[in-house]
Amino acid sequence: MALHANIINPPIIAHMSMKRSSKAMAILVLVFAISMVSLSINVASAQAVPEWVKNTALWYGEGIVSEGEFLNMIKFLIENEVIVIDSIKEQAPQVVDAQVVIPNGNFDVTGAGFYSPLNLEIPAGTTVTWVNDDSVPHNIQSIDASGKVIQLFNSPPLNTGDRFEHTFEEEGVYKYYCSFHPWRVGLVTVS
Ligand SMILES: [Cu+2]
Repeated sequence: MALHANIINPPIIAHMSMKRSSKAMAILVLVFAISMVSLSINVASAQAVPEWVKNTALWYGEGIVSEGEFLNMIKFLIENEVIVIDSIKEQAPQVVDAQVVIPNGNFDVTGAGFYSPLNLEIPAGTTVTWVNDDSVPHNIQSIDASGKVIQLFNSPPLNTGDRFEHTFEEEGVYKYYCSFHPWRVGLVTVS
């Protein structure tokens, strides 16, 4: 990990500094970093860092090749995965936490125990799971704008620890409540 950072820094240093001594230092660091990569990769693949790459680094230090060519060489190393940048590799799709907790005390009309979150925002196609963390049973009943129960997503009574799932395929704002505790109304917003 630290090794990767070393490899990325030199062109930045070289770019920011106009002083030749700094540039030379940057090249030293880069050549050092490349030889370390070469060392660690040698076991698997002997030709991981081509000679021309080392030459380009050297020539850049001597002012023979341009900064553009030098940066192209870095680009080549990244594209061919000689330099692996972990932050690029780890770009996994964002996992949506599509869970609604019915918290302890949700049954109590005088308490705060709102569904958490009260308005769950998700992309279409997401499966939402309701979890009953309260000490008494609850259910989930989809309701229309006027508060009337509609057959869209309707759970049986959920005891403590029980779960209920529904997949939302279409965009919209969906309301639900618990028929045992109808003052508890929640929203799922699908976009
Ligand atoms: Cu309830």
